[in-house]
Amino acid sequence: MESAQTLQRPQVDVPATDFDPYADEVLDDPYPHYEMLRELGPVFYLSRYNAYGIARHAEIDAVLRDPVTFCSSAGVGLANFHMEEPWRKPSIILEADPPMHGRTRKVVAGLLAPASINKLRPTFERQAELLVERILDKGSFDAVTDLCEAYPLKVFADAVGIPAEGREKYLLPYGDMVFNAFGPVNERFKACLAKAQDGAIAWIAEVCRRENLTPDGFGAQLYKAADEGLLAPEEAPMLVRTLLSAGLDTTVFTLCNAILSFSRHPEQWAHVHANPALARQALEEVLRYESTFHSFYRTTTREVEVAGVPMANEQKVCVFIGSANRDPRRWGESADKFDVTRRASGNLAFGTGIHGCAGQMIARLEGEIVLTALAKRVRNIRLEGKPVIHYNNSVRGYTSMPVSVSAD
Ligand code: OVM
Repeated sequence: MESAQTLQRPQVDVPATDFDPYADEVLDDPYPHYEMLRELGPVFYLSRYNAYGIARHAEIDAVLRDPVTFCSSAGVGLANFHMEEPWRKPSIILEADPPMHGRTRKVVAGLLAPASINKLRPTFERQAELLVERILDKGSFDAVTDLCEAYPLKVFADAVGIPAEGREKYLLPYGDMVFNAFGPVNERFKACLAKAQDGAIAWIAEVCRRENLTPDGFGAQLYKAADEGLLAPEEAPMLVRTLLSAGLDTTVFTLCNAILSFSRHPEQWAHVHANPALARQALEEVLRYESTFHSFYRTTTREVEVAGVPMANEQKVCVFIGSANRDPRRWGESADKFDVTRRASGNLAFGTGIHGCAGQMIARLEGEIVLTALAKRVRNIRLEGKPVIHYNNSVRGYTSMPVSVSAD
């Protein structure tokens, strides 16, 4: 709807750019590109993808807090589900709007509430301590496989309650597909889909079935919620799928980003090593400084203005949360500095608003526990070779990272 005010205002030209957020060179080091995007203005147009883009913290925060105008049910990737067939049945929480979203979100939020996840702490701590002893015994190891992947594949998959068999082969490739699907249908997407179709998609569907879940895990609790009438019967496996889609690759990559950041900033590790109680705030700074999730989309549900820029209905809007987390307008001149003593809260690594990550507390719990276990035992974290980046359309992490550690 065009208001009188809109008509009085001078027509704003939207800066257009042919920038490709999904190019390998950009994923290698997106931050100089993000600065360029922020300097284009509060809103720009990605001409290659026919989508608006927002790279500043304040405007992204505002968009994510207005889920009625900027909806999720048309998909949170580049594809508009009103016009294109999604690669899988849409998620009933991520790719849903109120009122459906409120109902499913409430059930998932209950599962992942602090009271429930705090019960996992002793088990999570024990597993972290075991892994840290194992890498100390080795001395040199691959931080991706031996630590960052091993930990969530054990503790989070156990918490959901899926079988051990097949986890290593299928869980991460499935998530890789989910997160590639938040970008365009590029070669990366197509290659990943072909790989996921070779077993992972079928395996995920199978482990989401009630009879394949342990009796007390999050998965079983979702089926109990359906028994109580809080969910329709067919919604329980859909939400188990959500946990397995969203909860593995993300925490794996966050741990990768933590290990890499600390190996590159030994003086920051010295702080955490000297005071392991800093682990939680250090993790928050890792999330800000090296966002795991970098960009996703909303879709306009009406004509709207963002920072004076008019948008039509049904437009895709890409929010670059990895850029918001480095925006000097929010973080000051030291935005590009990794500083574990900073107050990093308010970062958008988990999004914000009604769709803000439902698993953020368990994700933080995993990260805090691993960093604490490392801080108590490991004085030095040294990079022993070039880390190999894992290219994905929306999340950033690594496929290998040779590291050595030494104890006190
Ligand atoms: C889901 C889902 C998948 C991936 C990520 C996510 C960031 C949710 O299937 O609901 O949240």
